[in-house]
Amino acid sequence: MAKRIFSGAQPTGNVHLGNYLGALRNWVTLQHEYESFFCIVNLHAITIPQDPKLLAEKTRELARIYLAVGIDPEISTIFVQSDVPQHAELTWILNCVARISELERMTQFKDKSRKQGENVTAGLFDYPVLMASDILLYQTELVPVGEDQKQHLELTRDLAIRFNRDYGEMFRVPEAYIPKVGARIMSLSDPKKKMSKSDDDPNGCVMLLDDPDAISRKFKRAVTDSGTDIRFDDSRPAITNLLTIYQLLTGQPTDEIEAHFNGKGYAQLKQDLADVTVEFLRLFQERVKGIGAEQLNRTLGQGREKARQIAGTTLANVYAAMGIVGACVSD
Ligand code: ATP
Ligand code: LTN
Repeated sequence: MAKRIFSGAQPTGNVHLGNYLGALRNWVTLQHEYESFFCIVNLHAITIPQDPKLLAEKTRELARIYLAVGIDPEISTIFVQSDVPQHAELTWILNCVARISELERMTQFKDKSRKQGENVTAGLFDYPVLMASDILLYQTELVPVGEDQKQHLELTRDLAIRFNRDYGEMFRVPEAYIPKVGARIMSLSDPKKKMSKSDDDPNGCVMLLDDPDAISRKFKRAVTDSGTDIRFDDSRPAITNLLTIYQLLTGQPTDEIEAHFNGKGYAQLKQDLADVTVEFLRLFQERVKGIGAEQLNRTLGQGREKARQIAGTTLANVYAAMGIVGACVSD
């Protein structure tokens, strides 16, 4: 069986540097080694309230972003989750395998539900089961994600192992691929929190579609640590975070970067980082603009067909293994 990777991002809010450096960037590299599936997970998005018009726009925008970062539709499958009904169907099946107690332990559910107050939906609780379905439908081997998704991957593995034990070998048990550098890019305004689009402070988060002024302003305002040295040091999380972003965008080794900033001040680091980011995002944004509706429709149409075919096969096997039969089966 082909070695496969599967990953996805939600078409909510704006894609930021954390999403890019922690996940999307690695998808681009891995697509050359694995048969790759990259999904726009719009069914996950509605686990918290969304404006319908905006959700539709953001779904298309995210597909453009996948293409513009360098995912090649000739070798990878890009598709929208709701185009493949098997994702929702397998979720129902896995709901009957997952235990309430294990879903209650999900830290992302606890964090997100705290923000929702009284209006926590059953969908938000079930979010990790839908994610497991995404992954297991494609017999995925590796799932490239940021650090925050580790627990969801553990649950996915547990569900696959339990299903295989109860109904016979069905799913490949996937592994998380979490990068050594960049798995958790921190907020520029609070280096104790991860960079997040749902952050209350917009200055903490550089968006891929930000204009040069916004990028420079955000880096200029970035929180720093006490002291003056500019080097990678876990006890100085704010500077290390800025250096990590610099490292990932320039591709330079750590010792070269430390030598470059030796004797320089924080203002220079912020300026250099802003320059590197502005240039990187300028080229990226040009590519986004160059992707027309026709190219997008073609990519998503091809992606839907390829994904449906594989997902359909897996789901049919799952039904058969569980004894779920309907009108078309002879006695
Ligand atoms: P946010 O927290 O910003 O709302 P999310 O996790 O809901 O982000 P998605 O768009 O679904 O957003 O995530 C896409 C990918 O980005 C996931 O693999 C996730 O692990 C990764 N990611 C999100 N935030 C960061 C971060 N600060 N550093 C590294 N990777 C991240
Ligand atoms: N929960 C993920 C998005 C996601 C995903 C997936 C990632 C949904 N389904 C399957 C990898 C594989 C997040 O990053 N917020």
